[in-house]
Amino acid sequence: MTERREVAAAALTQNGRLLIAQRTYPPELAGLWELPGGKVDEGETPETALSRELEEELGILCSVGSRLGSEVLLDHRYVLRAYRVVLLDGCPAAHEHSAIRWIELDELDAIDWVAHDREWLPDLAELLREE
Ligand code: DCP
Repeated sequence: MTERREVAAAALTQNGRLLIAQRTYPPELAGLWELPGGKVDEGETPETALSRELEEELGILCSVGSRLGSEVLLDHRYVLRAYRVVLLDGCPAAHEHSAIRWIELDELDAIDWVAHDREWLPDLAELLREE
């Protein structure tokens, strides 16, 4: 079996808040909230891919740090991994999402998350507690 392709997602925190983004597609995920990110292309590292996605999707320059939480198997083709991310420059804007939000620790549970991202809620809570 060939290796699963990675989808990298950003746990971007600033001033005790986490950035989340609302998906527009596919229809079954539209309206749900995610850690922004995307597929790692051939020849890219997860870090370069995630930096590229965050620039394309949100118009920001970021530094991608260490892994957060466990990997999540999406299907037989993709594996989803989250990374701690720090904002270096710019102000996030929803170029490809329907909205973005900065949320605090006590808002994490009530968000209408994309199902796979719920896996990281304990890790995200810990990250926000450390902030
Ligand atoms: N995904 C997820 N949680 C995230 C990010 C992505 O469950 N935090 C899932 C949704 C999709 C798959 O991963 O099923 C790929 O994500 P994207 O569609 O965001 O990736 P790309 O933007 O790279 O896809 P494309 O450009 O091909 O539409």
